[in-house]
Amino acid sequence: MSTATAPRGHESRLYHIGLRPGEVAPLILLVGDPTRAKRVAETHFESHGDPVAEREFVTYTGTYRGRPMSVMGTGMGAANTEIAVIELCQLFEDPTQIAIVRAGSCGALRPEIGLGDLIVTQAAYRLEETSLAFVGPGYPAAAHPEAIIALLWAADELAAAHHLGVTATAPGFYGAQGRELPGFPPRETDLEAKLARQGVTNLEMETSALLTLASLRGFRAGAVCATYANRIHDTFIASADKPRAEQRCIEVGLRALERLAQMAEQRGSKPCWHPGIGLRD
Ligand code: R1P
Repeated sequence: MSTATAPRGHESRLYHIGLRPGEVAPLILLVGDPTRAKRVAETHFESHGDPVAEREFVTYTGTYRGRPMSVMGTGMGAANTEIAVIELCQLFEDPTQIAIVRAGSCGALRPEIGLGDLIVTQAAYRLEETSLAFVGPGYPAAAHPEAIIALLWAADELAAAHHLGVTATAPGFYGAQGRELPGFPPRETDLEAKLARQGVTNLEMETSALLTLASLRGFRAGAVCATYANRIHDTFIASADKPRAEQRCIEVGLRALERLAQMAEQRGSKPCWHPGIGLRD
């Protein structure tokens, strides 16, 4: 049934993401760029069904290394991520059983982080306002420990240069991330330097919304981003190098989802997988 609170579209499909139960796997890769979702399905899934597209949301479901997985392109920003995550949760009887990994792109705030390097989020600084509609400003946007381990493990296995750190999620790309273009001076100056001084590793636009909602609803989530910009050096990745960086980020995200599934199988009812539980390859 469609209501103002929980609208549905044609065939009772979720209003914005256009999906209905059974069309999405419980292991989900979220990406900002809808064309990245297509590349994930076409390049990394062994097989996949037709995409389901509604507005800027596009979803493919297929198999990765024999396991059902979905990838959704959400478009940019925390507001879009909120819609994606909440509507995705409506598709499952028990949303606590799903796992979501964001595979995105970001700007690094440390001089030693190279363009193309991956950054795994240990927690996110909620500069966006979407999550404030649910929880107060002191609420942590923490990645699930299993997601952090799975992402670091995957990055190591795949020999991808990577870093672990605190991610700031901004409500925009230019002013909100301290980028000054002629005629558009950001209200807050030197934002990137201030964040760097606070130990923030990278800036992007979705992760804190995902992690906050994941804690609220009780499912596992994490994030890995490829470094497209280094804000300290004011450098941006060459177009020729972008596909490889994106591919590494996708591979790490997918492999982490596989590890998250294995961890859940191994730990059974224990609250969190840890190395003492053991894991078969
Ligand atoms: C800005 O260029 C976009 O890229 C980053 C930001 O978070 C924002 O969505 O992530 P994606 O590459 O996943 O879109």
